[in-house]
Amino acid sequence: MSKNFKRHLVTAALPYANGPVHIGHLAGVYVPADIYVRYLRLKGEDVVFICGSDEHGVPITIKARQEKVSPQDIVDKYHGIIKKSFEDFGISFSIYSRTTSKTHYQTASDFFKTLYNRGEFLEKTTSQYYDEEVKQFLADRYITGTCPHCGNDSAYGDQCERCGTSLNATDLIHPRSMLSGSKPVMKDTLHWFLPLDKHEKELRKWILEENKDWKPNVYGQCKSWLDAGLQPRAVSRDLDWGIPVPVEGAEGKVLYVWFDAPIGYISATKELTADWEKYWKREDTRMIHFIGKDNIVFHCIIFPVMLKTHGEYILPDNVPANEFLNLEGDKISTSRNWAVWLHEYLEEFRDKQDVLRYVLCATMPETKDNDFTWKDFQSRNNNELVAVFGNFVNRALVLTQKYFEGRVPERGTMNDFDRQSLEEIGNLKGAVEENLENFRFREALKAGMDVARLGNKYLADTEPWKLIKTDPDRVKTILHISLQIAANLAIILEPFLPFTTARLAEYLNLKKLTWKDAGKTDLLKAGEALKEPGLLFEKIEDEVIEKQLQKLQRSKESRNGSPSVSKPQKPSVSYDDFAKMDIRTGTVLEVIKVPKTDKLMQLKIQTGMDERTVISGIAGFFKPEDLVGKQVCLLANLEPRTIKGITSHGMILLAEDADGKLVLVTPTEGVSNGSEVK
Ligand code: B3M
Ligand code: ZN
Repeated sequence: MSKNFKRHLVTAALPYANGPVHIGHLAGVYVPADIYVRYLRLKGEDVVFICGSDEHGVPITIKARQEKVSPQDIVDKYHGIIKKSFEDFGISFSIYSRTTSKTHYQTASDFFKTLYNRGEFLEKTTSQYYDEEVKQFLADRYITGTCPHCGNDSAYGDQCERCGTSLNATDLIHPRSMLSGSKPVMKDTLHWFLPLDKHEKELRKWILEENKDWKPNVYGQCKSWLDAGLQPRAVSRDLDWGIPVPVEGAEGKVLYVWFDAPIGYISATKELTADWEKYWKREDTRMIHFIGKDNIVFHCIIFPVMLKTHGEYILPDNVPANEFLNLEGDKISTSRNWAVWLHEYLEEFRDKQDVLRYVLCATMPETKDNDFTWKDFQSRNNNELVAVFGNFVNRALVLTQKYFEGRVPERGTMNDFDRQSLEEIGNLKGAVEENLENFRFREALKAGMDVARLGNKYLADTEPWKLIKTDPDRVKTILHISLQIAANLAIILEPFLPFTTARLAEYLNLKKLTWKDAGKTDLLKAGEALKEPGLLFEKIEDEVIEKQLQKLQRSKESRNGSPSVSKPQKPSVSYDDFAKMDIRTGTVLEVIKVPKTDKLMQLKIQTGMDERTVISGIAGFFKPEDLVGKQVCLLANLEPRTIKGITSHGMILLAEDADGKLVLVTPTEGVSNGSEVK
């Protein structure tokens, strides 16, 4: 930190509220931002940590059309899901707001007006595709047509997804409106532009000369934008979802999503504190934007121009953008379902937030793209978290329980090795600091974990378990020192592994500690009682990893169009054979588990013809309450069979996937019981 800053404003990119968040988001933006903020807080710094959902833009309107709901419904749904994922992973925002909030509408609108009134925008009429049937201008994404490069006849107006070329809507051959299917016409429309070119000189000076310390990937991207020459950028759109352009005669026009979204940082700070101006308008505030690499131009060029033009605001001191995280060698993709979703991870790895935080920090794409693999996840968990951190802490705590009834033993005379070991904590703390302050999170984590390695080595070298009979006083000293190392871990690793260090602090009976305490060797007093320890981490077995890999494999297969079920198709049957089966709809009235069996359930079904009993082997997949009231399809004329003394009159239909997962086959809407399925 070169200047003397008094407070910190840390922002994390506002995720689009059109889908849940995945590991790529976490690794690229939210884990580093959270580590950084937790570190600052431990140091007692004044810091606000700002984020929220980005709820405008064309993709949200498209998703809403596809799902036949309103854009507001879409953003409400995903805002909730995203917010919860962040909370679950301990991302400790001071506020998580959203860009449909009232405060934000007002703030963004006022911001635009200030610039508009001062004549900072260019007004330009451009020609754009218009759908005459629905009387609407069309965003590029709303136009499809034939790609001029590869002939794909369902290319989008901004990109062909088959050959990957980025397009302008006017490049498409045979353009069609996605709203009505009609052929769009060109029509004039007025828009406001931010003249970036006018600010090129000051930007060059500010970034290329004054911010040489920015990460090379960020600096390099800015330099190539600047070298290519900046153009005016439209800050309005013809769209019916967004913040209306607050100018007379601008009906039907909204602020471009990239104009309003970064202002969202300001709005959220306003919502957080009445004292928001000191974070945004004082030179002694240090503003840091955490973002992914596709957002660099917006945070390093466009938003700074907006802030500067407005005049009252400070500019970011640093923008430590990361590159992308790939998954098993392939680009993460929502549409291809090639991702690890945070909410799904937690269903399968309950309470293992820190394992993911750890692995994502250790493999963070800091200066180039990096790859997440499940094998690496497993080996980092087993060989680092379990074998080093967990193992050291567990040995120190268990031995203290065993030899000294769980009380911190007295420290006797120390030898050179003891002293060196304790001294090393201070050095490692320094390395963590130095790395964090320069946004080198992987190195910082490594230095933090070295404290655990140090502890492990200390125990391995001193072997207290061999000395307890012959030299119990020496064992007291060894465990005293080991426990001090463990206490240091609870502080130094807190930014990275907040859930685990909270548990460790509890086992050690540690009161709230701060970064200043790290490096101290008297964090625990002799005679203090520790709590009964549990395990900090557990081994992850091969089967668990296999299951994740299979799940990904299925995404790949369904994308390639090949079946995800390995069972081959059965031989043909005649229609007459099929027609012999009498399949009917029915409603489940009652469900009980068949006693003394694992799998069987006894269902009472209203079939429209009668109420009958059916036995089904589904107890492993459903609870009675999942079934009661559901409509099912039933093979009604299956020969009755008696199982465990109960006669079953038919069979309910289920779909089974390659994993053996079973789901009910139910009509997509209610239909009267007894309807024939054919
Ligand atoms: N929503 C883009 C993204 O998620 C965008 C970030 C806005 S930050 C002001 O990549
Ligand atoms: Zn193409």
